[in-house]
Amino acid sequence: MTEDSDDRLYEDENQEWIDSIDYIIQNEGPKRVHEIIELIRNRAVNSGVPFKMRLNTPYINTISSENEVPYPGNRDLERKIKSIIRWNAMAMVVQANKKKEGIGGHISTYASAATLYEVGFNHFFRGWEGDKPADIVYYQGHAAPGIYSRSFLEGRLSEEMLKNFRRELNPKGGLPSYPHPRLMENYWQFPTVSMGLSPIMAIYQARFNQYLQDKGLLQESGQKVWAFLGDGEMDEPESLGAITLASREELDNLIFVVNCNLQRLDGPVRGNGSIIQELESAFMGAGWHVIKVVLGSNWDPILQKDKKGLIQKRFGEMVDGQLQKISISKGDYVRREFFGANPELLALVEDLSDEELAKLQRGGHDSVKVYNAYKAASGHKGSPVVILALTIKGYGLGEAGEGQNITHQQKKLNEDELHHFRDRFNIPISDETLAEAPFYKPGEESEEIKYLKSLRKTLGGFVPYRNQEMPDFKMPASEVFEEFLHGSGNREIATTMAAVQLLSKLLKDENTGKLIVPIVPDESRTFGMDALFRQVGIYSHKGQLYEPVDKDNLLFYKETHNGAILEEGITEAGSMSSFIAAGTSYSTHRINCIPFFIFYSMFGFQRIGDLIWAAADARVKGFMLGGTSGRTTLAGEGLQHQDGQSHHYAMTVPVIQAYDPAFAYELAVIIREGMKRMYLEGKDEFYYITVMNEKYVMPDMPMQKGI
Ligand SMILES: Cc1ncc(C[n+]2csc(CCOP(=O)(O)OP(=O)(O)O)c2C)c(N)n1
Ligand SMILES: [Mg+2]
Repeated sequence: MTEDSDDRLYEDENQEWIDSIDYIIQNEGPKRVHEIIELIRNRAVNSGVPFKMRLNTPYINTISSENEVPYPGNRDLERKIKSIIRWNAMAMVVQANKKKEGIGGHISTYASAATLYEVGFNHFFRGWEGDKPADIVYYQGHAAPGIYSRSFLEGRLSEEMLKNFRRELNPKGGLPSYPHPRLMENYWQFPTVSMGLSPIMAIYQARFNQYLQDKGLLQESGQKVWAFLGDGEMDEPESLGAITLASREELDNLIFVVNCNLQRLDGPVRGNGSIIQELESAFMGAGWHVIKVVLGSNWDPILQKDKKGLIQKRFGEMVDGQLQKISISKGDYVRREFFGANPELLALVEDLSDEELAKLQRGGHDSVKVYNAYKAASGHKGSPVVILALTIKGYGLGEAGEGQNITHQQKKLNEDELHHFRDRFNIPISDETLAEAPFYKPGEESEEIKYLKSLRKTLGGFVPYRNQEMPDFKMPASEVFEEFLHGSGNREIATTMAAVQLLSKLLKDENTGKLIVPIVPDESRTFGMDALFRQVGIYSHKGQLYEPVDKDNLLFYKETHNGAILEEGITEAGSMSSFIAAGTSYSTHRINCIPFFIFYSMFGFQRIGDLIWAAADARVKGFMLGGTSGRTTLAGEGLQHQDGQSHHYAMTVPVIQAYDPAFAYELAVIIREGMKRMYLEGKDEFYYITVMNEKYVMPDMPMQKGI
């Protein structure tokens, strides 16, 4: 047979397979489709065909236009509002750099993400409603100007503050570069600009929300955790390092939105590959539900004509570097380089002009597509969801940087460029004042402002919003601490043992018992905490689906639905993220959780220092206990016991109160005082206490009069 007839034979054979699967899709539904595909794959594997799984779907939208729901808002008004927000966000950075050369700030990140945020603000992000806690949103740090710009229209931030972007110490008010809960204490909840911390914090936050519900401390209210992330950011190990936890724990309260503008700071994220396809396989492999939003609505009619799937095939051949080039090219280039690859593909767009081809939109800039993705994600059950949205970095900047490799660093626009921006987004600013890039805000009675405020009202209030109200707190009964004030007599005990005994008592205390959150990265036995397994249980949303091997032991490995211990496994970064979620729950949930994170001191500050710094910025409360600390403890066992430096690191975090107690009574005094200061008096600090394994006789507290 010739190659030609071979091809024809395959074409017929392919068609038969497609017809069969079409029949199943139409008559038996998706579940059956999965079963059949699995059956066929297993057959191939069992027959010795080496199978390389490609966990990818075609490069088109996961939600097809037939499955879309109509947009619930007024698109015209929303477009106007978004354009004004885009303008002011840009103007904030341009003005700041006019005043002071090199003051920095970012224009292009928000420019690419504006639709992703605006659909969220208008239709999804919930504020506090009575007792129902607000959604928790992690914003891309560099998109801050866009978030400020929206709050300006909402009347939450003054023009003076915008004028003083990056000059937050100005007496008339100003705005910090990035999300910072200490610099804007009733606004930002989490510091997110250190890349990679948002994704891991968001995962453990979502899990912590579920933990609070399972423990009976929080009502299920549909509260979501949203994390807005950069595609370049996904290269940080923390970004992908915990994604299997999210699916294992079936966190359907968690939504990642990855802004895939295909660029990071220096250039393309994957010039020679495809970041969207790469992330899709990683997340799908980890068990997440993936929603791709790659094509805008003006692709729909072309897709409908494309019976052979030529468009998805062509996208499959394109590397990101080329897609980036196409994003800024004129229509004739798009026709030649994209559609020209195949005469049939070219024919699909023969009735479109070059202008229309140049305007073919990316999904992440299309509110209808983004809305549908968010809607599907919010209703999805059984697993976390990641939305991969294709956008253009610096969207709308035109010659000033749209899709250019320099765009991330673009901080200034000349008059021509401002002209272009103003015209493209229809901002009513006159030619005379344009050069100053003035801010623009429609009047309070304008349709735009009324509309935007009414939508936020429906959703429960403004976000970002950080709740500063401290819930009431009752100290543990004094007996809890009493025993430690007396010496241990002849008994030799280590401070670690004293800490665990104290923890055990706190867990039984009427006032604090339910609020204590022990967190441990697989070292409970090392620290003699295994007695707590039985006492309070290891938290597992699924309970215990097996009979533990040590069931007959008194201290068996008890996993339970309402367990108190967060046994994180070997991940200090994950444990610290849990610590942050628990230690900020006084604000995010109005519940005074008191986390105790117990770890090998060697693997604390020097390993996860950035997360500890983030905890400090997030105004966390709680106790970090560095175990087996000190150069004398178990020194023979090697380097993991040779910490003499963690207190040096601790000193660099101004809000950490660090102690290295030698005696049990000191420990009790520090913990009692810490609780009082943090939870009763509302002090913004947290504690680092080193504990040791050396056993010796604990003395009485000197001049003991009770505490
Ligand atoms: C841990 C860390 N390393 C480096 C940076 C500096 N930095 C800021 S933005 C940026 C590029 C961001 O690219 P991407 O995540 O794709 O976001 P985009 O702006 O494209 O949306 C870099 C490297 C940082 N903020 N955090
Ligand atoms: Mg990017």
